[in-house]
Amino acid sequence: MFLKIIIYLILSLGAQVHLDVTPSEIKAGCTDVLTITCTFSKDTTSISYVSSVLLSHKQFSSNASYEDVASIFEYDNQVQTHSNQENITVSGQILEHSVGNLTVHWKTPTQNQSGDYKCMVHGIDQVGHSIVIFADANVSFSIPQTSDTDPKITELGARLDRLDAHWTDINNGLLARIGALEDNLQQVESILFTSNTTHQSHRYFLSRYSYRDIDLGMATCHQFGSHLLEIDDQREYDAIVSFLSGGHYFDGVFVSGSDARDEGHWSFQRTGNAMAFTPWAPNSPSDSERENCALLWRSTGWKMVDDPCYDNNLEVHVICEKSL
Ligand SMILES: [Ca+2]
Ligand SMILES: [Ca+2]
Repeated sequence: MFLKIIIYLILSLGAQVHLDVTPSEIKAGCTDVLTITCTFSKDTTSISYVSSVLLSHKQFSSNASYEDVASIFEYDNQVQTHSNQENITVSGQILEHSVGNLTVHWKTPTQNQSGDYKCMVHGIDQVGHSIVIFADANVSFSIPQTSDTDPKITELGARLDRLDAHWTDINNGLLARIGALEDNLQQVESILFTSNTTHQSHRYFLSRYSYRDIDLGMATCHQFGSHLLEIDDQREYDAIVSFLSGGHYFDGVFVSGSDARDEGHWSFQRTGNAMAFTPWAPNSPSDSERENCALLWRSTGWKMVDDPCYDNNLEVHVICEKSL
């Protein structure tokens, strides 16, 4: 007795089933998603009723066998995945037992997803024979070389090189300008000042020229990034006297200190703070409303005296004080 005879026809690459892979090559570390899509439809010359679709895969190897990846049945249109990998998603449908698709997405595919794929569409022909039609495709695998990496990465590398060169140019330009400014500052310093000394964290610059107007002396110190000497205590005063005891010929040096606002009450012009240390010479200050500025006076051994802030008859220099 002949039991049910099944005529099993396999029509390779028939017009009714297509298998597309995108991309056709997995580049290690560069391919984001591998998409495999099987599309199918009935054909009056062969399959007339689609009952199920099965996608299978095998890696490139002569003795490897196909393993099921995903399938779909016409009776419930439920897509099943047969892979336990987390980075796979499947979708698909069979409409009116005649047309549909089965699609697989593999995120960050590796060499394990390369190889041969086969989509098999099971159904019945017009006579009633069971029939299978299929399509296949393959996905290759490569390790990117420097020469064929993503063009964007190559472009980014080139842009970084250009930015690096640009930054180097800017940096060299700035260093050159800073060097030139330092040279200029050094020249200005040598023009304005004759000598300098250091006490604790401050440096003191003695002017080369006489200032008969204290405002001009204070402006010079300010432009130089400093201020007119403010004597804060005995140690600072001693350091200044030592600095001045080099046989200078001028009459005195302006220091910060004024009682112009309130006769008899001396304060620093820059801060307005009362002077805590006042090394007055004997009989000074005279508390004259005509003498409202403070000087260190050579003839008194560089003790402090009050004097007019503008005096055309004296040779008065200034000392500028700068924080280091
Ligand atoms: Ca000071
Ligand atoms: Ca006065």
